[in-house]
Amino acid sequence: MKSSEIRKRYLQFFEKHGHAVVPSASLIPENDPTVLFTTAGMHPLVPFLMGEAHPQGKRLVNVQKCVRTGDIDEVGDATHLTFFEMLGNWSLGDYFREQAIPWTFEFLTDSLGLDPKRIYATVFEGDDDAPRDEDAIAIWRKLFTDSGVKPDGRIFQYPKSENWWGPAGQTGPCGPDSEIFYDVLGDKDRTKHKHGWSGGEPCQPSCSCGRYVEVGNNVFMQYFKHADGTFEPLAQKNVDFGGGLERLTMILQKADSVFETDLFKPLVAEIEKRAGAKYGEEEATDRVIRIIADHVRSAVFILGDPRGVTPSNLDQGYVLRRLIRRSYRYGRQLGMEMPFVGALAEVVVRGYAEAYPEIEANRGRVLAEITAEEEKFGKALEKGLVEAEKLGRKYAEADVIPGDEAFYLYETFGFPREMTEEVIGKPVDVPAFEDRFKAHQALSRTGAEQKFAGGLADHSEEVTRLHTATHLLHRALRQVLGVHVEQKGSNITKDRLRFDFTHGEKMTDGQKKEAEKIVNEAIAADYPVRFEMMTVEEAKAKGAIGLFEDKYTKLGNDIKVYFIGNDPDYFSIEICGGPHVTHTGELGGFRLLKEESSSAGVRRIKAVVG
Ligand code: ALA
Repeated sequence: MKSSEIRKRYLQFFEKHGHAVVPSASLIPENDPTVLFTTAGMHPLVPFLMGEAHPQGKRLVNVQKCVRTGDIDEVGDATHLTFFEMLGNWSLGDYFREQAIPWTFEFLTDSLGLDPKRIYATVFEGDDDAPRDEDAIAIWRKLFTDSGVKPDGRIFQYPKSENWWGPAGQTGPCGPDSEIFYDVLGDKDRTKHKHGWSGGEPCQPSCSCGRYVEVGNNVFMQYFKHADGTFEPLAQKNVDFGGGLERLTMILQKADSVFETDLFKPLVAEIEKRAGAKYGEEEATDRVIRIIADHVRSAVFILGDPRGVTPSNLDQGYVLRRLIRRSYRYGRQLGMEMPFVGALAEVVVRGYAEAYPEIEANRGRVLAEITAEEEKFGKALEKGLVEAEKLGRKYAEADVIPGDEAFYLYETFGFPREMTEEVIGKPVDVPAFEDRFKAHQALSRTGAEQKFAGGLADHSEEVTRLHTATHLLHRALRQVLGVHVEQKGSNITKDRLRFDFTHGEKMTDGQKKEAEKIVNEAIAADYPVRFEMMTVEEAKAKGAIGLFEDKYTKLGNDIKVYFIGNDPDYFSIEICGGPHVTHTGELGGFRLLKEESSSAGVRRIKAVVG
């Protein structure tokens, strides 16, 4: 069964059960400073899990592009990936466990034909915050029994560490979950496996040996986790299901890893060709091929996203840079002739053109950026290599390479620490290296990962206030500079807002003062803030500003429009996903910190509230 067929069957199955198909959201979350990438299909749905009505109803389904860099060190094995496609279905206060688990089971065994005898389930064992999931246990027992499989020894109970999902940030919706595992060894030669086919150590789904692969997870989102660590029942009980397309494809195509499925085959073949290596002969080579394949694919999706970012030393750009550089580095290890990352990326673009038209539409930019980064890195690397060898001679007698020396190579030649270690054959003093790194980088690698792992926005008050301030500023700039001012970008951290807009010249001091004054007057007026769902035509008729073409503020046919001020003379009407304060007075005050050039014809403002 082709991967495209699995996507299709999944959407069809849940459509048949009353779910509306929603598009995959962008990989780059909007105005969400606590997360770099969309890591699960539920991210854009948080307001609806919290009770806001979704215009497409209470049952949704989609296939979501996800990036999880937290797994980057595990990439290279059979199943871990930084980019993956998540099959997702949701009940927003509609059906619950008794419906969700049987549907998942039916989809897997009936629509996809998985063998019920190889399915295992896990449930939450209970603790002080929430009880044991007896309902899920009973449902699973019945499902197994009805399909002729003895339920004993198939349902495992684990604590929160295994069977609780969310919140993706520090606070937010979460709940106990029930994961579905597949015994991927089945009838295959289990002697290859460290637990053996018979008589081996008993092994459970929680074991990382590779025998059980998690293929899906039903989260029963019925709690809200507060900042103080307490859990409060949510007003509505939701289901958030996520299933891994690549892993299901691997199982259905009887492949030993996700890299041997139709999703990766052409790319792996291209790597083999360019490296003059053969996949499947030597574990160490396979690992390198898998890393290259994974990273190139992720880089293509990050660059090809409608909110695509470019390689940089910050945030998503930094992750992207790392993915491209690692691909390059591992490719060189296999002896590939540069430039090759771009050529590999082209294979990915071709393979995904149909399922993700945005990748094809952005083909030119994707390939140009990857090649530019590859060439830049390649040149620096050659120089760095010479320096690293010198360093090796200098520290010939030492056990470790000093952190600041390794950092110098990193800073000057972009030479990664791991590479210094590889070239010299000695470890670097990592804590010292990291200290230097953190002091010099706006965002350290560790920082990027923590931020990433931090997950979903907790929509903290500061962020919400800055979000509303952005609307006020946008409107003020149009008043001061003219209606040619349009939003080009917005980025909010908990400390400041950053707003990019079209305008040809540097703002004068007078203009800056004026814009600041207008925003402060709007704050002093304590205008009410509210939103309405409407069609694009209605929004245009009302004079709304904002990104009409941005399909991610769209929910079905409707878009969300925020009104600030009093009917009918609103101060601002703007298309936006939210969240916002309820009254502008909550902002306290507004101060413009900086106005500078962002790119040709685009200016950038940084400002704070309070
Ligand atoms: N959000 C859940 C997960 O990612 C479904 O596992």
